[in-house]
Amino acid sequence: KAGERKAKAERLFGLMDGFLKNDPLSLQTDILDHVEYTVARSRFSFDDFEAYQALSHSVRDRLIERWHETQQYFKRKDPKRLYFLSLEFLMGRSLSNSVINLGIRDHYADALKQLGFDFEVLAEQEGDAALGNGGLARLSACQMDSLATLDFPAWGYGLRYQYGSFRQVILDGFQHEQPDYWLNFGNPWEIERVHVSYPVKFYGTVEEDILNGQKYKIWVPGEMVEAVAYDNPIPGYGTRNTINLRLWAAKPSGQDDMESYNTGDYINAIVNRQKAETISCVLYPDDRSYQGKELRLKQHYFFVSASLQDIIRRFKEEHNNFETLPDKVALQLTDTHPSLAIAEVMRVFVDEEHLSWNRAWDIVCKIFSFTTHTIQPEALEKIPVDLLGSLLPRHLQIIYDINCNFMEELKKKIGLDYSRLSRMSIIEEEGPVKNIRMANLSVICSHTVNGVSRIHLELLKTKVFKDFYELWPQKFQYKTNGVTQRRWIVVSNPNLCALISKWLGTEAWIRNVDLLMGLREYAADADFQQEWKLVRRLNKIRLAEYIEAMSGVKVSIDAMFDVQIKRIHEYKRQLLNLIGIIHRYDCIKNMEKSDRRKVVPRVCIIGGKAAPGYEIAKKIIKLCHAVAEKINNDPGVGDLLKLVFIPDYNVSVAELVVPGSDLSQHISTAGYEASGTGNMKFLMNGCLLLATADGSTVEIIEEIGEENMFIFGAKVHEVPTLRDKGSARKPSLQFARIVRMIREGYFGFKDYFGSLCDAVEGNGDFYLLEHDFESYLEAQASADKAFVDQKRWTQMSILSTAGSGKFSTDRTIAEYAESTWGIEPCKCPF
Ligand code: 475
Repeated sequence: KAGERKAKAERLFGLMDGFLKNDPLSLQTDILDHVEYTVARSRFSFDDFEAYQALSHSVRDRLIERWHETQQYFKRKDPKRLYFLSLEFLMGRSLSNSVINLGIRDHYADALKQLGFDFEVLAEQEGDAALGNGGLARLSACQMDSLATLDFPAWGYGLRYQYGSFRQVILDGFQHEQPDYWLNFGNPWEIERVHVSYPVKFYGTVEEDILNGQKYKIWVPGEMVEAVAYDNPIPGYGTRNTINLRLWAAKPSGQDDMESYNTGDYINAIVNRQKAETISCVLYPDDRSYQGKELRLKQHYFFVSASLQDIIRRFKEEHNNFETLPDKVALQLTDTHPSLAIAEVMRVFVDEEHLSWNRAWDIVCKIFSFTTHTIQPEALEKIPVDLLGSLLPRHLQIIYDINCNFMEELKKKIGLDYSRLSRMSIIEEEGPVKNIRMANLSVICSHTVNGVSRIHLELLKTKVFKDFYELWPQKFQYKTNGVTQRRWIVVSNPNLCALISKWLGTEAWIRNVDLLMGLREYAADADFQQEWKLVRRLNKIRLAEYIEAMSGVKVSIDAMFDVQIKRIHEYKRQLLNLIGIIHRYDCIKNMEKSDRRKVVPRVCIIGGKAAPGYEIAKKIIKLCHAVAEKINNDPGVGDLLKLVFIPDYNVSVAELVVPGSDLSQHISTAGYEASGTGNMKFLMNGCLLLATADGSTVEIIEEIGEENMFIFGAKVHEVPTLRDKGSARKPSLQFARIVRMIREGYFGFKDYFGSLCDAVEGNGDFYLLEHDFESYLEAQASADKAFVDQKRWTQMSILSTAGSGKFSTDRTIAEYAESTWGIEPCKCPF
């Protein structure tokens, strides 16, 4: 038998021509074959989009080769693997990133040129994969890139939403949400695995059974759906390793209820089956509140159940003893969203694998690690007990049992301190409905709890998880977030990439980002500065063209491009930015004509989505448009000030905006941004930061020095006292004047903006806009001053990039691997 198999393998191998070739002729043949046989167009006539489709299939073939090799290698080596569970991944576009990581971008560009196509034009055809909302989701995507590049044996798991992040359309300055049916044009970057599917159960009852004299619980479900796998290869850079991101889609279950067909209502039976698909249909568009919705809970469990069946199946293929699971499996919980996994592993071990509770618990406590991305206690996820009990009756029992054991243990340690016991309990008894606190469950069962910046960990230890920190100080760690320099410099800023490599004399920084420090040496070099400025200018021209195409506003390239792009939130204080812009406008209006020459021209750019139900955030968007309308049409102001709102902010928009900005704002109230990662993208691209000392900015200050940034505002420890003082704080007359202008209808929509004004005046000023306003203006004035001195500005810009090395996800991931997951690289040989 074995001999036969070997002979067959050799015969087949002989038929294969090794790996796909990357010379121009092979690539061209390949692309044209895909035009004809995949896209089904004539190879003599196809448009840019069809060329993009064929091109991406040709790239996909190459990804698949490496991905197979990597998976086989991992299987053979059987290292400890990391399973990275996240309900959101903001991948953006894949084409450019893939060819760059595979090291064949230029090969493709040349091959296409000879066919009469421009690689960049085709890359623009691709839509974004936007299966996430904001920072957390983009972080997950950056971390996958680093996991692959650093050769870690990792798998990502997520959901394949049919509708990703909503498309933001602006009508009359108001945000409207439109569906993003992103799969409409096909998705060449995924591989459907019809045979990798698992049943997922919901509802029903819990019954008891006796096996070998032992009582067992059996969950008899009321509903079943099928989870089907879609695999997305994630190539590393400068390595053949290509890891897998497996996303689950819900499909009707194969196990049919024959009864309903036999009753004759065939059509209705089919229609009902089809409803299964709604589970993975749409991404929840809110990144801040948990509303205890049944569909969301269903998504979470669907995701968790399918992923764990897959992980346990893979483990059981090679191992027969669960005691060794912690040596082979690390499960990373990205926020609390996948934390039902804890109860699910207990259920599978105890009810299905018949392990004793204590053995199961022992293993569970060794495999989970948890990273929280939240900072406000009120944003922590809670699930109403009734909801959980109806959808997942067995899991509710298990969570109660975990809690009961924990409470017993805790009493032994801390005595009968009832208020502390009730704070630490997984069950929240106070309030109108009983809730399960998913964060407490995650902290109790994880061996490590991570924050996403140093300051975030401080806040976790002293506020959010104070009681737990006192109990288990060793569990708490932090890993400052990062971003991947592959996407945020190499893909999105090719000119800067080439310039850096030229002056460092190597491309090694793309894998070893600390080398960027070498640029410090040339920060004041006139030739280097000249080239640096030219690159930045070209990026600004590209951005200006985009702005004009989007909004019709013509902007001057010589102006300072001042950018704030991120989700719209009160704590991120886009309103502070707007009030500052109005103040600038007001000053220009009231200036002597002769003084206007001294004004540094600005183009203020704001972009970001508001959650559909977040009224205040939507009003901020409208205010931005109302102010822009006034300023941009004021002939007395001209190029001195422009304000533009970039609609439908997403990853590919960021790739265009970040390299083209001079100044970027990260101005959250101190203590509210867990980390922030936008700041890191701008920093890498040599854009200066105007920021509060919040989240990861505190660490950026340490890396590049406060003298190379514009830092302002209250510090974290000052915020509570300032808030308590409320209206007893010193009022700012300038601030009051601007708010009055808005309130009195200077920009129209008087009544509509009233509540926005209330939110920042007197005791209502929860996020301390008024308090920080004066120091904000001072920071802005320093930025103006620095910009006039272009030599100094360029030096600061170079030093920003040079000091950005720490903020690569390569560093973040290496830290997680070592001190949280306990995994080692597993590099596929060539
Ligand atoms: C923080 N999203 C940033 C970033 O660590 C931080 C919440 C609920 C449901 C869906 N999405 C969410 C977040 O909580 C989120 O994006 N948090 C962000 O995580 C990465 O840099 O400060 O706000």
